[in-house]
Amino acid sequence: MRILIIGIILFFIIAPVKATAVKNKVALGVAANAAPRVQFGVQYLQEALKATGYEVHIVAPGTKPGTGQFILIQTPADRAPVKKESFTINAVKQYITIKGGDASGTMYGCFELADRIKRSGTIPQELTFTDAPEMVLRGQCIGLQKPYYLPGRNVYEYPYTPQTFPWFYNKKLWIQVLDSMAHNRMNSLYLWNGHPFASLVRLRDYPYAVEVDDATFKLNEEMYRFLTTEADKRGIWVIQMFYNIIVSKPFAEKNHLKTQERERPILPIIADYTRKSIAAFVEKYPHVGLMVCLGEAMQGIGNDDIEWFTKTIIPGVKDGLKALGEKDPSVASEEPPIVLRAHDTDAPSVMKAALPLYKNLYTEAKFNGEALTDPRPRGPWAALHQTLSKLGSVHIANVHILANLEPFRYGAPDFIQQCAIGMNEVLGAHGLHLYPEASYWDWPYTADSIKNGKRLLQVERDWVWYKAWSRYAWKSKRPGNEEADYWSRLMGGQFGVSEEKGKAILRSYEAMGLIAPKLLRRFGITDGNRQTLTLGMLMTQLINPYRYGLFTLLYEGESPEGEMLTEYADKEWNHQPHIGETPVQIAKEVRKHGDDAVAALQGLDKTILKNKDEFARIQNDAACYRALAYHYAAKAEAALFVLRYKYSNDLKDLDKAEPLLKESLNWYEQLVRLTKGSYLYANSMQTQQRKIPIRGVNGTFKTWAEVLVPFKQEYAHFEKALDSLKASSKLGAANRTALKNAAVQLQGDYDRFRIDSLSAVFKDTALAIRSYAPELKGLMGVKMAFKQQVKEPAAISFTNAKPVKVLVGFFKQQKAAFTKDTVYLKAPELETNALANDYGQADTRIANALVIPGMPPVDIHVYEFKAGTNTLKLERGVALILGFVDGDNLVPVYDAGLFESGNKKQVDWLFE
Ligand code: ADA
Repeated sequence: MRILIIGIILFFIIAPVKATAVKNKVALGVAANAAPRVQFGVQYLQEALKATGYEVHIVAPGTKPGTGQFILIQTPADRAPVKKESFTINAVKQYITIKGGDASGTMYGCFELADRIKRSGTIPQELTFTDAPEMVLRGQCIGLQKPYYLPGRNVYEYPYTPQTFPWFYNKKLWIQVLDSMAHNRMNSLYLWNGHPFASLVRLRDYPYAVEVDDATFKLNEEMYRFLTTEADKRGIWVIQMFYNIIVSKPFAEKNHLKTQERERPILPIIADYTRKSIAAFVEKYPHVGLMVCLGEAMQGIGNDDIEWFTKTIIPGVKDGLKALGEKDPSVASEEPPIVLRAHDTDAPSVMKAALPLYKNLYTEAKFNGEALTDPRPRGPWAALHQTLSKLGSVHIANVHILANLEPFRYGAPDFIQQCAIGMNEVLGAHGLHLYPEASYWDWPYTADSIKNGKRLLQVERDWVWYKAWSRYAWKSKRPGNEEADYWSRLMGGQFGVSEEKGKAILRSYEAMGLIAPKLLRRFGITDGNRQTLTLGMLMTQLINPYRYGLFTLLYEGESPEGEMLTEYADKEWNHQPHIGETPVQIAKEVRKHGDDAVAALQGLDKTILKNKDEFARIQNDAACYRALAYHYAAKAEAALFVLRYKYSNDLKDLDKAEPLLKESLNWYEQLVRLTKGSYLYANSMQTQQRKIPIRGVNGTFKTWAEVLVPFKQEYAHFEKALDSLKASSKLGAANRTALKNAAVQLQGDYDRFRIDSLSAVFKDTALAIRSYAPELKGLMGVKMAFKQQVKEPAAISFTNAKPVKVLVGFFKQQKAAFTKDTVYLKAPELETNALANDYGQADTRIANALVIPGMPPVDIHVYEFKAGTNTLKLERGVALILGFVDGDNLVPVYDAGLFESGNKKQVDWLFE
C-alpha cells in the first residue's frame, strides 16, 4: 500500500517533467522528395507545433525514432486501394503516423493533427482517427465579371486585364484565398468568364482574335501559371468556365459577326475558331479542367447543344491532348476533366451523346437556382439532378449566385448542413460548387460601406460561409450538439469571448439564416438574380406575380410543398383546406426569427474583446434582417386582404389592408436607415437584367433609399384609390384604348390576320382566336407557318419610317425549366439568357392576352425597333407575331386574365 502511494506521488512528480520534455522537441519524418502538397501540409503542422512551443526537426522518414516525440508522415504507395484524399492518424505514446491515401490525404492529415494540437496545446498521445471526404469535388468559384458591362461589350465579355481585374494580378491575395480554401479542404477553384481563351492563348490561324495587348498577354500567362502551381500545391484543381457560343471582340469584328447571338445557327468559322481555342488551351494548360456552359448564347430548341459539345468542344480537347502527346508522351493518355453545366441546356441528352466519346465527364446543376431556399429540392428540379447523378459520372450541386442573401452576412451552419445532407440524400450529388455568399460580381469585395472608403474582403468577412459549406461537403452528418459546440467556439473566438457567448452569436446567425430562404420561397417571383429579395417587393408583385414572369419552378422544385399568396387567398375564400407551408405561417415565423436574431446579440457588444467593428456590423445585419422580415410579413398580410377583396368586393377588406401596408412601409424606412452608411448596394449585378422589385439599369435602384420612393408611391396610390372607391363606391377598371397598327413595309410575301374573334393565326393550321385583350382588337398579325417555326428560326425584315414596337405572343411552355420545349418558343427569360432584353423584350406586357382553344395561354412581349429597315429574329419554336404599333403607343402592362377556363379579375390598378 505504502509503495503504491509513493508510486502515485512519484508519478505525479515525474509526469509533468516528462510532458515538458516531450513538448520541447519533435521530429517529423518526411521524405525529402515528398510531393509539394505533402510539404505544404508539413509546413502547416510545423508552424502549429512551433506556435504551441515545440522545437521541430525534419528528419528522413526511415530514421529510427529515438526517445522523443516522432511524427512519421507518409503517402504509402503500396497500400490497398483507399478513398481519394483519405488519411489515418495513429498516435501511440510518442509515436505518431500520418498516412494519406494520396498526397492530398497526407496534407489533410497534417492539417488535422495541427488543428488538434493548436486546440489542446499538446500533442495527442493516444489517437486513432481515419477520415475521407463524402463529396469528391469541393470547390468554390470566382467570377472574372463585373457589376456593369464594359463599354462596347456585352454580358459575360470581360477580357483578363489589370485595368478590369486588378485583384487577378495580386499574388498575395491569391495566396490568402488558396490557403483558406486548402484549410477548409476545398479541392477545386472555378474561374468564370464568357470567353477566356482570347486572353490566354494565341492561335496560328486566328492571331488577331487575341483581345489583350502583348504585355497583358504575358502577364496573364504568368498569373495563370502561378495560380495553377500554387493551387496544385494545396490540392486544388483549377477549372476554367466559359459560355457558348461567345467569340472575342476582334474575332467578331474581323468576321462581321456579333460576339454572341442566340438566334444564329452554328457557323463553321465559329466552330473552327472555338475548337482551335480549346485545343490550344488544353495544350498550354494540361492540368486545368474545363467547365462548359452550353447555354445562354446558343439556340434554345433543337440539337445545337449536342452538336456543339460532341463536334466542337470534345474534339477540341482531343486535338489539344494529341498535340500535347506529340510533345510529351507521358501526359498523352490523361483526358482532362470536362464539367458540363446543366444550365439552359438539355444536359441528360447531351451527356448521353457525349459519354461514348469521352470518359472524364462531370455534370453540374444549380442547387436552388440563383438563391438559397430549400435544403431538399423536389419535383422536376430534383429529378434533373437525380437523372444526372445516375449517369455514373460525378454530379456536382452548384450553389449559384445567392440573389436572396445579398448583401448581408450569412452564417447559419445548421441550414447549410441540411443543404449538404439534401445534396447527398435527395440529389445524389458528389460534388459542391460554391459561389461567393454575396457580391459575386464585385469580387473580392463585400458591399459593406466602411469608413474612409475601405473595402472588406469576402474571403475574410464571409469566413463562416466558406467554412460551413466545406465542412459539410466533407462530411454532412455530424451530431447537432457537437456542431453547436464547434461553431460556438469559433464564433466566440472571433470576438475574444467565451464559448457561451459564442453560442449566442451562433443563435443569432441561425435565426438570420432562415429569413431570406423562407421569404423567397413563399413570396418570390424568381430564384434568379433578376430579383433582389432584400430590396423588398412591390404590392403588385405579391398579388399578381404572373405579370412579372413568375418562375414557377421556385415553388414546384425549390421550396417545400406549400401555397403562394394567390393560392392561399383562393382557398380561404372557397373554404378549402390548406396544404403545406402557408404565407401566413411564414409571416409569423420570419418575424420571430428577426426578433431572435436581434435578441441573441443584445448586450453582448459590451463584452467583445476582438473585432469590435465587425461585431457591430453583425448586430446591424441582425437589425436589417428583422426589419426586412417585418416589412415582408406585414406586406404579405396586406396582400391577403387585397386578394380577398377580389372575391368579396367588400371595401372593408381593403380597409384592413391599409394599416398593414403602412406598417410594412415603416419597417422599410427603418431598413433604409440601417443600411444608409453601412452598405454601398444591395446587389452586385447592376445591369438591366435586374428587374424585381424595380428595373436596375445603369446601376440604379440598388439601394433601399432608391426603392423607398416607389414603395411610398404605391402606398399613396392605394390610399387615393381606396378613397375614390369609397366615394364612388364603384370599381373602376382602368380604361384602356385600343392599340393602332403602324405603317410597316414587310419584305417578303406574308399573309396577315386581323385580331378579332375567329381569326386563324397560322398559315398551316386552323387554330383561331376565341377571345383577346381589348387593346389588341384590329391589330394586324403576321401568319407564320407552325411547322416551319418548329424546325427553323424565323427572321422577318421590315421597313418603318417611325420607331415601332412589334408585339410577339409567346405560348406558356408546358415543360419544366431545365428541359427544352420542343414546340413552343420560350419567352425571353433572363434566368437563362442574359441577352433577353436587348430590344426591351424581357418583360411580359399583357399576360394571358389571348385564348386560342387547344393552345396554352399567351403572354405578349414587345420588341422595340428604331426607324429604318429592321429584322425581328426569333429562335426556333412556335410564337405569334401579333402586329406592329407605333413606338409611342403605350402597351399596357397587366394581366388580361384570359384563360380557356374563364376570366379572372385583377386588382393591380389599386397600386399603380
Ligand atoms: C442567369 C443569370 C446570370 C448567370 C447565368 C448562369 O442567366 O442571370 O447572371 O448566373 O444564369 O450562368 O447560370
